[in-house]
Amino acid sequence: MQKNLFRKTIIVATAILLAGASIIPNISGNIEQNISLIDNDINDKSRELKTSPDSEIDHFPNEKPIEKLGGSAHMGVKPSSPYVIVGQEFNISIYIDPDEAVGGWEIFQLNFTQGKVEATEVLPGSYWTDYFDAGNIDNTQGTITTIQTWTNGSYPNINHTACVINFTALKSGICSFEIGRIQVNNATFYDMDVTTHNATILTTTPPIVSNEYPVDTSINALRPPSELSIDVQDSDEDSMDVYIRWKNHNSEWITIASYTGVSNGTYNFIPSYENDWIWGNTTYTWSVNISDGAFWTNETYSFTTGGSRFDVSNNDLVNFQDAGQVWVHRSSEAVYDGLYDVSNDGQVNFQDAGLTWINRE
Ligand SMILES: [Ca+2]
Ligand SMILES: [Ca+2]
Ligand SMILES: [Ca+2]
Repeated sequence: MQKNLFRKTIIVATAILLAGASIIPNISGNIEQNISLIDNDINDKSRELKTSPDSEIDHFPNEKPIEKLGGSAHMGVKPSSPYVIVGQEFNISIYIDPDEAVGGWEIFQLNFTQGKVEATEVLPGSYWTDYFDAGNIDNTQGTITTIQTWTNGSYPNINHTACVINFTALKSGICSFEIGRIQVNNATFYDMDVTTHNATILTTTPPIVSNEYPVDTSINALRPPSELSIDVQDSDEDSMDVYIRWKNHNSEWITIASYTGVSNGTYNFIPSYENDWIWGNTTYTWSVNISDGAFWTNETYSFTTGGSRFDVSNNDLVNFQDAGQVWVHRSSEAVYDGLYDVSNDGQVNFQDAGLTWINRE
């Protein structure tokens, strides 16, 4: 099986060189020049080798510019995500976007940031499964060398995936993927002009949270709690944005505290004791949402207040005063704070006042 399409190229080049040597006996003084010519245009068999005894003069005054025998293509790196969590797997796709059909290609070297990621596997794109050499991964150098392939057809003439390389993220930081020397051939094995495109990703660890207060699912919490607080830590010491959100009585999430561009620490919301939107004997839900610029860490907590839902004045007593306050507010249609809607049906009316009266102590 012919594994390496480029071997064919070398054989042709050698044949031309030998032919030239037999025709022109004194070739040795200019052999470098001839090899250079052959390298540049090995497939143009009609071209005659020319030599001159004097290396100072222009050997090819009438030489036309070397013909472009293949078309052109872009080859680039497309990561599966611009951000990857340390410890997780991801991949990069190498794509070829050609202006004519591609018969084969080789990446002599692909470089990646050593130590940040670990390459695990090189897999062919769907057009390149006939003869595929996955190359050599060297994670200590951050290289993959001699990934090469050719096909019996069909020859793709569209933007397609040449190969996919699987990685695992090892450490936080910026990781670049750089296509080094490459060769792309058209369907008749002529070289194509290739423009390469590199890529970078950010590998990172998301922030973690701990020590929420009130403790999640706690009961008999103060009404209102003295604070809502959370410890926030990012192991990369990335700058963070921290948001504390509250689910109000209409089940809408509202942001009640925000901190931007902060570092590791404790962040809180301290309610005013005028915040009489806190019911007694009611379960509340709140959340913390933290971004390190790449990933969000979101946690949701709940707590249940002590006391009675009918104690609208929040003085630990349910009596005629509470019933009276609800009665005064009985015509509220758009409930602002929910406090007087003791039945929690979206409106304040005589039923709420009645319930409060019934539940007086
Ligand atoms: Ca981070
Ligand atoms: Ca009361
Ligand atoms: Ca009601």
